[in-house]
Parts: sequence; structure tokens; C-alpha cells
Amino acid sequence: MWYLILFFLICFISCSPQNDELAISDGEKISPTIPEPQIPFNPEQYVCYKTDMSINIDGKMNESIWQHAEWTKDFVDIEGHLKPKPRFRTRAKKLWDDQYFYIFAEMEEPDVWATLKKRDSIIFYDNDFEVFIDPNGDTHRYYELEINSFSTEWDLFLDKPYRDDCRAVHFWDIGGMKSNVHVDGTINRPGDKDKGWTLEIALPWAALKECADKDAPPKTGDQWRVNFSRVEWQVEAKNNKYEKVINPETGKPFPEDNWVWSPQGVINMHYPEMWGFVQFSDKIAGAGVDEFEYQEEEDVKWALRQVYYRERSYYEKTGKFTDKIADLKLEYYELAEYIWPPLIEYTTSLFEAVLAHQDHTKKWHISQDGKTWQTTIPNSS
Ligand SMILES: [Ca+2]
Ligand SMILES: [Ca+2]
Ligand SMILES: [Ca+2]
Ligand SMILES: [Ca+2]
Repeated sequence: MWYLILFFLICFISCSPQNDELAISDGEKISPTIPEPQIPFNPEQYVCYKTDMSINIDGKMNESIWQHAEWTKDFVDIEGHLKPKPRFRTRAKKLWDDQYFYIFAEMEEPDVWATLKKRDSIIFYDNDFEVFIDPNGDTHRYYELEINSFSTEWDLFLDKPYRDDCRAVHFWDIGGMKSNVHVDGTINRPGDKDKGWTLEIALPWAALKECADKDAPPKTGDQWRVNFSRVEWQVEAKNNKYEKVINPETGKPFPEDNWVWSPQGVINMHYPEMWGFVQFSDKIAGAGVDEFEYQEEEDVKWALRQVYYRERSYYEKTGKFTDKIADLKLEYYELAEYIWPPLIEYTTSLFEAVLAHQDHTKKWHISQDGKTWQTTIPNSS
């Protein structure tokens, strides 16, 4: 019986959206099995305009420029349409200038509470708001930030997702970051009904630039991969204090809800390929509109991503990779300008799949650790 409990406990921990704690405690490798997202590839899109006025980071949307920035869609469950709508509304706005990337988040919340005050604590043990940024969209070298309603920050750098044997750098800080929370209600006082909390963040390009592998500040038209997540626990008032509701069957708190901007299709934020697209515009917010321009090459990267998911589960079953697309049971991909199927090469512990452009000028690659990159082929004529 005990091993059944252990099995389910391991499943629970490894399916948990944040494996950060695991990485801290033992640095253990995460199982190579990669569950595939259970929703179509359709990340949210947002055009982020500039501000021409300075923004006072006090947690309030009290600068008129914010009125011209559009709200994101209301957040949905991390698994998308597979799960019910969140209990409370969450939405966000974005702006930028030559110094900062600004984020504003609004969270409806009848019971505002927080416990953690020490920087770089595991903030998702409290209710929180989380930001994920992969500037160049290769799924490696990305930034994560979590903030609770005490304004306590946990920022970290990840060289790659946990599924690809990540070493998260918790001591990395977003130097020069500013953030502040405004509580519309009373924090840690049950018995009244709070409206919620709002969060204002300024992330300096100087810090984001370091591992961006891309221009920072961005150029107009540049697209970065970004997602937001809100962790929400079930709490109850006991002795005039908040406590997490305990599941009587497990003796532990019920699992947290994860409400996100762009749904992941799997209970894991560390699938950067599912994050939203933010396209930067050099227009001042309210002074014009730029259309979001979807890059067809994202479909090429997504087709290679299927090869990666399937190669990893093929490896799990057989102990080796394969160069035969039939072994991977992949559908035919109709790709504008790229030749299907990909060419796959492998060794005992590595693989690389390559899709070539029809005119043989460029190729897209993916490797066993999920990194995608493009190469151009010098003109042979
Ligand atoms: Ca403000
Ligand atoms: Ca990256
Ligand atoms: Ca840190
Ligand atoms: Ca309250």
C-alpha cells in the first residue's frame, strides 16, 4: 500500500507546474517523459505599445498612459478549455519604453493573504502572480518572476526547462527591477470581503538583455515569448487567520489552481513553446494600431516540437532515438515553404531534426534538449 501512496506522491510532485523546489532540494534529473500539450497550438497574441510618460511603480494604474494599453484576455485555466473557468478574474496590461518592460496585473480576490517576506522564497506556496519571458523563443535561457501580495519577489534564470535537465539559478536577480502591490481591501484579515490586488512591475531591459540573444530594448515588430500565471490556493479562516484547506484524504492542502494568460494544455508552465507572443511597437499607446503579424516559421518550429516530444517518448520506451519518422507516428505537416519530413540524425544520447526551406537558403533545427535554432546556407551559386 505504501508504495502506491509513494507512486501517487511522485506523480503529484512531477506533475506539479513548478518543479523549482525539486531542483533546489536535490538537483535530481526530471523524468524524460514529456506529456504533450492537449490543446491546439494557438498561443495568445499581444501588441505592446510604448509609454511617453514616466510610470511610478506603486501598484496602481494611476498613470493615464495605462488607460491606452489594452487588457489581455481574462486568464483561463492552465489546461485551457479542458478545465472550468477560473473562480476569480485575472487580466494584465503591458507597456514599454527604452529603459523598461512594464506589466500591470489585476487580480480579483475576496481573501487577500500572504505569508512570505524573504526574497527568493518559494513564492508559489502563497497565492502569487508569475511572469515568464523567453526573449528569442528557443525555449532555453529564460526568466521567471513570482510575486505575492506582500510584494515579495522570487526571480530566477533557467538555462532550459526542467524536462531538459535544467539548473535553475535562484541567486540570479533582475537587477534594477521595480515592483509594487496595491491591495484593494485588507491583507491577512478574514471576515471582510476584499476586492483584490493589483501589481505593477518594471523590468529593466539592461537585465533582460543579458541572456536575450536578441535586441533589448526590442525593435518595433520584434516578438518575445511571454506568459503570466496566477497561483491560487483554497484557504479558510481559522482563529482569525488564513490557512490552506486540507484535503482529509491526503492530509495535505488541495492542489493549487493555475490561471494563465496563454493556456499551456498541460499542468506545467515550463513549456515555453506554449507561451504567448508579445509584439513590440514603437507607437505610443493610444496613438495608432499595429497589426499582430504571425510568423509562419512558428509552424515550422511547432512541427519540429512534435518530433522532439515523440523522440523523447520513443527513447523512454526503446532506450534509443530513431531517424525514421514512421517510428514517431507523426502526422503529415503541410508547411508553407518547408520540406516535410525532417532529416533526423542521432547518436546514443543525442538527436537533431532539421527542416530545410524549399529554396535551400535556410534550415530550422531542434535537438534532444528541445532547443530550436535557425541556420542560413550561404548561396552556393
Ligand atoms: Ca502606477
Ligand atoms: Ca531563450
Ligand atoms: Ca533571485
Ligand atoms: Ca481581508
